[in-house]
Amino acid sequence: MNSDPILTRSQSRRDVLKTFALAAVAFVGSRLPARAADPAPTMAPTPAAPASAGPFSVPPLPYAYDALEPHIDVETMHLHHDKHHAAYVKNLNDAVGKHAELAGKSIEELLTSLETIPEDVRMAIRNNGGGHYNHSLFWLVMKRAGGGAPTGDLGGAIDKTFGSYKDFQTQFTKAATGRFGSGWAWLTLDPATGKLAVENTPNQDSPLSAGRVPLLGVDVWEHAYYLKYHNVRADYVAAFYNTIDWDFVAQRYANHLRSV
Ligand code: MN3
Repeated sequence: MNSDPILTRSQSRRDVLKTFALAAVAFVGSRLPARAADPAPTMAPTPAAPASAGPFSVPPLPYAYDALEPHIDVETMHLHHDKHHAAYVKNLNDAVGKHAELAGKSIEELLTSLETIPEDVRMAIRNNGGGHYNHSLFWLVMKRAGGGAPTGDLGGAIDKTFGSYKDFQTQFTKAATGRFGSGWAWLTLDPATGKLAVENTPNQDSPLSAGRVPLLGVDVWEHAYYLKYHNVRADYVAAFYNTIDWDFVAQRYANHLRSV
């Protein structure tokens, strides 16, 4: 997939949802079940960020901006999605636009072959391509009234790997709160072995660039939580568990495990 569908103001909400569903399928691989439509937003949507010239665009949120309240506040969602994510996309498009040979490459192709990218744009693509990929996944791993614990194959694999869901949470929280400065905590799958792991990355580095598939991630940059949680990252991480869409994460696990 070398481009994201561009969201225009003339699209109806139905088109937007359809566009999102297509983008989600492209993003996570085939056989992703369609996500049920979220109830209509309870506040006017923020106008879409100005279209950035280039192959990549910010995918619309699959739920209303206030859908994750009270765990993630509506103002943070507007700023995070419409401003921060949009900035990564703009900078990614600018970087990719400097080299014709990069045209047509998917975000996954870029991030899994950073060493082949021309040196003058390599760091920009690592940072902003990672920012685009990581945030695109982040919006998808959350939902309105999320939370609970994973069941099925993923639940079993988490129990087997970490001991229990609670033990997984302990490790994941430690990875999230222990990352010094900005970064992400992840549940990843090693496609070579099928093994799960908890890890963290600095800045916008993606586990993809290290050969692993991120199944679940939490953004621990201050912009992700400061408005509501101020300096208390641990409270934000504790609240994040109440937003997780485990069905989505389990489907992603199943999709990628098939190719192991
Ligand atoms: Mn962020």
